Amino acid sequence: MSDQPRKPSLIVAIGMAGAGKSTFVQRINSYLHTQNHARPPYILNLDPAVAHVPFEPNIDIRDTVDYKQVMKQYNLGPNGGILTALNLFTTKLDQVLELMEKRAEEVDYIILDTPGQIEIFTWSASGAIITDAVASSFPTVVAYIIDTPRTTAPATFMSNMLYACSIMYKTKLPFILVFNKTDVESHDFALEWMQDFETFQAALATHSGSKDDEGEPTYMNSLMNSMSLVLDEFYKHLKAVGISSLTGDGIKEFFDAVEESRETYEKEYLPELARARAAREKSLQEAKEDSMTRFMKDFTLDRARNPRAAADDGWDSEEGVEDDDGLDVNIIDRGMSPWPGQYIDVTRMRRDGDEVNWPRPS
Ligand SMILES: Nc1nc2c(ncn2[C@@H]2O[C@H](COP(=O)(O)OP(=O)(O)OP(=O)(O)O)[C@@H](O)[C@H]2O)c(=O)[nH]1
Ligand SMILES: [Mg+2]
Repeated sequence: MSDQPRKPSLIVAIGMAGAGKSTFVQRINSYLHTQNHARPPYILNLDPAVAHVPFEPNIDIRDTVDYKQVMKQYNLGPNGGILTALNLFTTKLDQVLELMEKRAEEVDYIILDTPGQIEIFTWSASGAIITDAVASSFPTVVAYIIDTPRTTAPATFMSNMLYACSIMYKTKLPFILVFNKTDVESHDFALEWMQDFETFQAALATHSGSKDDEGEPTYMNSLMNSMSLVLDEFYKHLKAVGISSLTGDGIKEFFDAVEESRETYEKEYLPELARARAAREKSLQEAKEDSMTRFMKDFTLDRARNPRAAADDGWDSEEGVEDDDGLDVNIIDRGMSPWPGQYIDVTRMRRDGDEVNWPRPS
């Protein structure tokens, strides 16, 4: 395994609208350029609706689909248009993967920028297909970008974390919480809340709206208190870094986290993927065997009920198995058939000594 060239790490940037995904991609792009000019990252823009991206993508969804045309042709609104554009792009995913595989030896990082509307990527079939496909080819990590100044309210913080949690459990991929825009607001409060739920609960208690008119904690407050205990488990499974896509602060720490995530990918995700594949193979095999057993049962029953037809079917049960030598009825090369789509009725096949007389196709 060590003889093989190291595969590039793949980073998927996901986050709420305006969290700074594209600026983040641009920042890590320029960072990687300065680190090693000869091996710049390979970048994919998967946002069909973006007017301007601050980087030069190697693959751009906008080259494949014009989302405004998609809206017109399919009579869709903006979100339907973006989703359909992503679906259309996904039909070409094999070509995209091929291109990435071709470049894999020349790059250390592949970066995916996703559409602004987070749910379009995280809750759509095509988003899942894209993520699963790239993750089965490259060590992948999800960078969940958070707009730090906009999550200082405990309720907003919690809903953002719940969203992150749902994506992590859905993709099962290594996950990094990227607290962006730390030039505006430090992410220290978030780290504190994540490390010690009591500090979160204290912040919640002092936040306006946490008590009703009679001074009792509101339902929302109690709910969030309980959820902070649940999320405690989730926080243990992830890494969190604070960065500023504007100034470049914290980018190195982000790449350290990516490196660590590679190990998680190899130790946890890959074996899980292999297990899932084996389970799928097994259930497919079982379904095949079940279908074969049922067929054989029906077939035997039919022969018992209808011995005349069985006698006519040309198979002499007295004949030894070795007489089957030279018969090759399993593989049908339809391309060679003079009447494609018309099948030979093998029950009308006659054996004459060593010769086989095939019936004419009906
Ligand atoms: N101060 C500050 N502003 C930032 C930072 N990162 C992004 N921004 C600003 O946040 C706004 C949104 O940034 P984008 O990179 O377009 O965010 P996005 O998540 O790609 O947005 P959509 O794709 O439209 O959802 C822009 O005005 C950026 O200049 C940062 O680290 N600090
Ligand atoms: Mg963007």
